Amino acid sequence: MRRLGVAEQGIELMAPRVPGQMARVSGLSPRMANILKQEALSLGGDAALPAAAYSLEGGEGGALVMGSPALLDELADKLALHGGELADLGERLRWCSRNHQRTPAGAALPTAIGEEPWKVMGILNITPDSFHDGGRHLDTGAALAQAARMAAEGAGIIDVGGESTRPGADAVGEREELARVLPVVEKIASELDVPVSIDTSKAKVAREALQAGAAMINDVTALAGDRKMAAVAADHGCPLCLMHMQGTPRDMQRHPRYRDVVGELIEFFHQRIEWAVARGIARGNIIIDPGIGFGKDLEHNLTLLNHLDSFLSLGRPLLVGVSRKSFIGMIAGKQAGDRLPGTIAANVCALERGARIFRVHDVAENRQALQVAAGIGLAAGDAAGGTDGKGV
Ligand code: 8Y4
Repeated sequence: MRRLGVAEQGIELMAPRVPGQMARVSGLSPRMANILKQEALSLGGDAALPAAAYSLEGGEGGALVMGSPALLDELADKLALHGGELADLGERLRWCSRNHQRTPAGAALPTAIGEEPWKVMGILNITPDSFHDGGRHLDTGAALAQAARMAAEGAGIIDVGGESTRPGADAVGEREELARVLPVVEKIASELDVPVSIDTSKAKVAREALQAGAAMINDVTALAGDRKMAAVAADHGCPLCLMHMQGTPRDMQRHPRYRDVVGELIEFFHQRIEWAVARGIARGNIIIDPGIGFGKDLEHNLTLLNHLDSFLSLGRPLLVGVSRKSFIGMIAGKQAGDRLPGTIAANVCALERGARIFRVHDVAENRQALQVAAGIGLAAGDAAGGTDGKGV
């Protein structure tokens, strides 16, 4: 409320009555904000408004709508009668509230022990510093052995990448990237029983990898890196991860800036999802990922992880990649190779806040931690804290 510009007296009055769930709205004219508040009050809810909204002279502002999911539903009905932008706002509130409810309540997410509503995605980087046989040739055998090990450790997906996306890294040419990843994708697809995700922002690399047996696209540019990528994803009808990044891998860590990191990323995904759907990509194939470390400073990364559940309002599964990333080093003062404990902590927090796919280097260790956390009930879908009666 303070960040929104609500008056101190208003905060004192409303704060004790804030329910478990709130919906944050932005881009409201003072007129819309006041109608929203009136209608919310008439139903027994409320909307916190910035002081400026009451003068009816300010510019656009936000609001925090407070009320149960049932109230938000009734509010949407009332706003529909106003037509126009207020009706649209009502529908969006209804949709956000339902998704936020449904995803963790998880009709489609089994929670009995043994059935996992989440997956570990094992990282397989095919770059010269990872699988090089000493000469100029990348060692496909060593990469396959690493994939086999991750599969045996319980990886539900293996993410094969041939372009380093680390901060400051140079771009890799298409031919070079294809030469790195294709033999490995082919081998895993034919010899192992685990789906392959192709980590690329190049349409041609994605297309050829899918032809070679890959089952998913992991595009860190969220379809903005190559204008042909959307068609590849649409034609293949495969799952697609849209990751958020501010800037480019080369410059993204120079000075990341956000007014409101969670709000801006939610708006980004809303736009990207609708853009992708308009280009023939099935909504049900889209996975979203806040892109930890991609144009974010320590505070941004921690805020995003802490508020991951806000992204559930988009109605899509959440993937997170925290494995050994530098934000862990900034907190714990460790080098990349010694960040497994911090990685596990971050992944368990992300599980508790609704993440469902965890991109990691250390499959066995992360999986064990997530199994135990989910067994305790930290994986939502177990809202009642009980079981489905089949298992334990
Ligand atoms: C040590 C090792 C320190 C690796 C940092 C890193 C993500 C991703 C990457 C992610 C999705 C990385 C390709 C960065 N991160 N894809 N890719 N989400 N979807 N850095 O967070 O692992 S590469």
